[in-house]
Amino acid sequence: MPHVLGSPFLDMVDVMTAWPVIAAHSELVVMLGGIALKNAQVNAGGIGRHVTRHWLQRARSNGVAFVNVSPLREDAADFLEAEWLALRPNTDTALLLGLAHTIYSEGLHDRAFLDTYCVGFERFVPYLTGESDGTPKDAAWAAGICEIPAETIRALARRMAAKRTLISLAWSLQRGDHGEQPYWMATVLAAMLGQIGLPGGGVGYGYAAESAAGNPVRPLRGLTLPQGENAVQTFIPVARIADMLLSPGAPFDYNGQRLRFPDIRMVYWCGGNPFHHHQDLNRLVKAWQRPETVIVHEPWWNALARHADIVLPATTPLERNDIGRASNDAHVIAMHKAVEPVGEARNDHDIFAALAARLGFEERFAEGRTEMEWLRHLYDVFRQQAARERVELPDFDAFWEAGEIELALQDDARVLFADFRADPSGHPLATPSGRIEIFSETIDAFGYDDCAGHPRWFEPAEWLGADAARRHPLHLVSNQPVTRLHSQLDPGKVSVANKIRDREPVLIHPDDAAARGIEDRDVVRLFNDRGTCLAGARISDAVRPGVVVLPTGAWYDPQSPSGLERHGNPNVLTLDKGTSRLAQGASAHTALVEMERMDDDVPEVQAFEAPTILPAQPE
Ligand SMILES: Nc1nc2c(c(=O)[nH]1)N[C@H]1C(S)=C(S)[C@@H](COP(=O)(O)OP(=O)(O)OC[C@H]3O[C@@H](n4cnc5c(=O)[nH]c(N)nc54)[C@H](O)[C@@H]3O)O[C@H]1N2
Ligand SMILES: Nc1nc2c(c(=O)[nH]1)N[C@H]1C(S)=C(S)[C@@H](COP(=O)(O)OP(=O)(O)OC[C@H]3O[C@@H](n4cnc5c(=O)[nH]c(N)nc54)[C@H](O)[C@@H]3O)O[C@H]1N2
Ligand SMILES: [Mo]
Repeated sequence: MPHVLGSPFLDMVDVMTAWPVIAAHSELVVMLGGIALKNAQVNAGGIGRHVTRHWLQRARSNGVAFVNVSPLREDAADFLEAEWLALRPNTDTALLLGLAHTIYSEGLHDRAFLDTYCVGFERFVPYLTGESDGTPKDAAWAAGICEIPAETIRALARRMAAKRTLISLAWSLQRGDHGEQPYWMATVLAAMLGQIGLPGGGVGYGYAAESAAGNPVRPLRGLTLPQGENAVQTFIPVARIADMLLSPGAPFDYNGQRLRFPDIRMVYWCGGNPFHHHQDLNRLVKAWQRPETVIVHEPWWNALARHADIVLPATTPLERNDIGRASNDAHVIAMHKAVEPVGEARNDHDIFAALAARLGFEERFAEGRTEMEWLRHLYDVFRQQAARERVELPDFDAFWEAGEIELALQDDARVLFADFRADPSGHPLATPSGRIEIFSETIDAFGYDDCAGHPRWFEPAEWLGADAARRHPLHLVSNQPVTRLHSQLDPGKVSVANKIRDREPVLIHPDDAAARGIEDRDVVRLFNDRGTCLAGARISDAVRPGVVVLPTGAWYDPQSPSGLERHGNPNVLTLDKGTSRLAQGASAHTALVEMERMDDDVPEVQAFEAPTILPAQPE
């Protein structure tokens, strides 16, 4: 399926402008959602070396100036000495429009760039100036929405036009109602500045969301199991799973298509934890009652296992041999088995192979290979592929023995869209016109009321500027946790050491805490109409007033089915709504809550209690 806005993010991290280019050429980096080092320690597939801190330090010592646009100061490392613009959550599009208005009205935009590389600027301008709807999207208008002073917005706009400027967006902004808009609008703003494709200028997505973004390494794909072909054509956007279970047969819109939810009778879940990642968990618990059978693979007795009919115990990476590899990382890692599988645990692949045998196609699935034979085979294919790219790899035995190898893939001059800038016809973008679509005929033709033909400001379903904020006056940001990956290893030492009275810490501004009589390390209740959870208060002026930050990942621990959550899982509070009919993404960062002190009757956390295992019955 073609992606109208370009390639999906995971493919995009590989092509982002490399850190050495930013350190050498950028003068100003404006970071929406910061560039949070806490997130940069991972890659999809594995990581050989942590490089982000080093390159940010290099950039700063070269004199690059940073602006952190985020409700949380900690999204920018202290050593960046970033100017902090603590906007209201979910209002980035308004801020970007205000910046664009200043640039346009002061004639600072690059007409030649817009003419040569873009389509549809003239259809966007009437919206920007207010000619089409009577509301100029000027700095004063933006200030009323995002609560950054108009003069600050104007000054920043002039600075961005005068300097070699990179606009960087974290991935979190997409996880909000109308989360498509800030990415599109940031790209339009970068196009107006005319620096896309120049070293250190333009726009970048996902710096620090994965270490791969900006890593000065040439991407080399491969070393993945064959995916086979899915016989089932039915598709749903992943964030619509509760809708699907609750409304089989109901129609929904997605990216120009009208689709229907299938009637799902059995759920088979392997990898990923919906009781971690999904929004409005109390609603998911109800939806989860609909299918007749739920089967899961899990290494841990977590909420996913607790909500299954059949749990197939799966091994952790420590109990099997594997290869660690991400396409934009210089390392290939031999992951030697550290311990034999515990209890009855089996590798996911072995479980599927055993099922395939019972279904009569084991040979087609497992291709007659054992675990080590698979690793050898995948590595050999990768080695041949690498040789075609003139990268020499040792043979499998030498690699396995060495434990890790570093590939010669240095690429410290990569600039996003440099080839397009040099030759727009020879290197067109993956858009319908081949150019930057400030106005998209394709999206416009969908006729959606929640995503128009050009970026625009839509009020989120919940935000601090809404009437609903009178009843639930705090905006909940549920970002990625510092002490773990999502819900993984939450019972581990590192994660547990960070808890407050066994619960996930929630950051609250001193003024908001004082107004509620909340003191540091108090157990608090967070609530809205969707649910209630407990957490441990951490008072900090690193968070904007009116915002509370409760990271994701505390194992879901309801006192009763869909009742009080005791452990601090924010997803009992978040909103289960598609970002728009275009993308139907998750709106996790769009949620208003209230918070109060919990004085007595604080229930114990039971998230980590193991089940009672009954002795096997004789056959
Ligand atoms: N330690 C750790 N690292 C991780 C992960 C993890 O679980 N733990 N998860 C990995 C994964 S899968 C992903 S997708 C990436 C995610 O990478 P991101 O999506 O970039 O990470 P987040 O921490 O969710 O968000 C970054 C910051 O955005 C800010 N923010 C939230 N809402 C808004 C808003 O409306 N406007 C602005 N301007 N800022 C906002 C928050 O303060 C937050 O700290 O991280 C990866 N890295
Ligand atoms: N409120 C809110 N919600 C969010 C987000 C947010 O910012 N805010 N971020 C979203 C994002 S970006 C993401 S990527 C998702 C992440 O959501 P998930 O990817 O669903 O979260 P994980 O906790 O990583 O789930 C991995 C599960 O796999 C299990 N597991 C680990 N190793 C193995 C194995 O080898 N085999 C098997 N079978 N299982 C294994 C783990 O025990 C765990 O239960 O969360 C999303 N949800
Ligand atoms: Mo993610």
